[in-house]
Amino acid sequence: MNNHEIANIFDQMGELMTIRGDNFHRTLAYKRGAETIRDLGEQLSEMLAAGEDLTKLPGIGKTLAGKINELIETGGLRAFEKVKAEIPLSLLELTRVEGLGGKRVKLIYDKLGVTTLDELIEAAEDGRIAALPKMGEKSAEKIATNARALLEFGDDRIPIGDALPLAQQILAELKTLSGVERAEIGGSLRRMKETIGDVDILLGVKEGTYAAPIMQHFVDLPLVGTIEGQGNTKSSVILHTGMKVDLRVLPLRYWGTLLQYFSGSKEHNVRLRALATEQGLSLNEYGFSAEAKTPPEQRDTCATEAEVYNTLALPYIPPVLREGRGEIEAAQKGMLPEVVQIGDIRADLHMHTTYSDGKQSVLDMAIAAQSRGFEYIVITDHSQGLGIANGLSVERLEEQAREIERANAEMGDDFTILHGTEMEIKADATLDFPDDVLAELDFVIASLHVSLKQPREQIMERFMAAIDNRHVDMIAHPTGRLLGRREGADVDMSRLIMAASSSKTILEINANPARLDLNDVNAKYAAMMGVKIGINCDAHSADQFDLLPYGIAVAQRAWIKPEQVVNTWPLEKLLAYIK
Ligand code: DGT
Ligand code: CA
Ligand code: CA
Ligand code: ZN
Repeated sequence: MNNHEIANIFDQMGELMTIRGDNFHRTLAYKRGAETIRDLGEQLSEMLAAGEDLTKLPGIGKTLAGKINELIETGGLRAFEKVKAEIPLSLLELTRVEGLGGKRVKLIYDKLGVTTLDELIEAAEDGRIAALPKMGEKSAEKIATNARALLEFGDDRIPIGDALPLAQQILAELKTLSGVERAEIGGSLRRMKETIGDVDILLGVKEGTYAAPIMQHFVDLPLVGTIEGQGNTKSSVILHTGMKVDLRVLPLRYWGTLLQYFSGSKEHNVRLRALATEQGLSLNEYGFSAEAKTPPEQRDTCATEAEVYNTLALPYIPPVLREGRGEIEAAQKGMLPEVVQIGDIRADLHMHTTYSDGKQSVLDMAIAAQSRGFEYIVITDHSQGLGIANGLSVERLEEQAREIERANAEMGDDFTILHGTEMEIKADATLDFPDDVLAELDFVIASLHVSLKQPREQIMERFMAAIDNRHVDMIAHPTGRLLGRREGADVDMSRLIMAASSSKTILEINANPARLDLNDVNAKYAAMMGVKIGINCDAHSADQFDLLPYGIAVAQRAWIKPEQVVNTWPLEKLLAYIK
């Protein structure tokens, strides 16, 4: 049983226990355990086989270590079977309906025998849910709407690349409304998570501004499909695309805490509030006070987010770091990482031209890159084996070398175009160009585009073949996943990272928001292991250099510093490194 399967069982276990009404700390333990396991670079089975003590892992105590042992040894978990006998697994789907927590799902199951979404909608429509204790008409109606939305659109999280442009469009519209002084995207989208549950938009309005017309404008936007709720501080809608958007509006004086609170993450906020409590303060979206029940208008407000953090004797923590992964502790010690910024980037090492499946010429890509402040680029068209992408034969590669020479002359001394390739690592673990051809190139990327479904052993054999070749400088988009569309290959990430580390092979964070590959967790692990990172747009046209911020955000979420990113380096340093 692999880590992924174990983490899933722990997650389900935690959720079933929540429905059953188990102690909060016990259920949380399973969820935190699952989180730790997902972030692990090593397989638990291998750690156990090596006799390692699992309880030294964060969030894994004696109980969970025992359960992991049982899962790996027997392939099952008695405690899990027992809970499933009491609480049908299908109830988990019901808890995904917004507004239905574990308690309510249990009540609806116990009293009405409801176990599916269809049954839930029926019970909400025919009045049985409204008749339950503490429910009423309004709740029942909301449950029906949300359950229908879940049925129609599924609960798939939305890739950031789909969510961000739409959210920015809505934000721009709201910014123009009268009384609106501050406007920001909050939630997971502000933290630049790779997928988004829903979009949160936050507005700070001039004192005395009525929120009603703003809310009305919001729900009337042409993008909006269904209105889920419309109030004075919060409204929620579902767009025609299925994306949910929450809007929160508060007077400007609450801005700092409003923005902080609704930017999350929940885990970060829980830890921040615990810190406030230690200092004898209660913190919510309206501000600080000595007592939790102090009403909003009597709280000490914060005009900025920095003030919120400073009140707790912390430096400002950027949203990309607010995942409850040790950032508060680091901030307390003055050890927050100075993560890489867009302005640090001097180059892009991975792009395509009309020679393969790109839309522009070598020269056009160079001009566009220079106008964005880059000092050098590498042209890396696909290799011959990738027929569908019009991969280059050795002859066409040589032809391209001459074109690059001409373009370099055209660009002058301030800019350098290197000649590279994105070479296919073929399904049989052979490389697509012979060594003598690779030796002529300035920079060699190796990557997988075909036969991604091979078993892990074969996938790894391919990667090792590439890493063992002394001409290969970088592995691009290691898993080959396409967010929301295709799962990646079954890569043994810790093995890949170890091999990259000892061979000084660069690993890519592909900035295309459909890829974001390495992801934040693996990028963090790779950088920690001393692997150098390349952040590249994999541009197939000049406008795709615009995708860089997505890749930078992944690196920031991975706590990566500029010196760990090879394309922040001057050209000479990179050339020396790959030599
Ligand atoms: P998502 O939408 O699933 O991608 O993730 P978020 O982080 O955007 O979560 P969301 O939309 O449920 O809530 C937005 C933020 O509001 C969240 O990041 C933190 C804050 N928040 C929401 N619910 C709670 C809560 O129960 N406790 C705390 N401390 N904060 C919460
Ligand atoms: Ca959200
Ligand atoms: Ca939300
Ligand atoms: Zn590419």
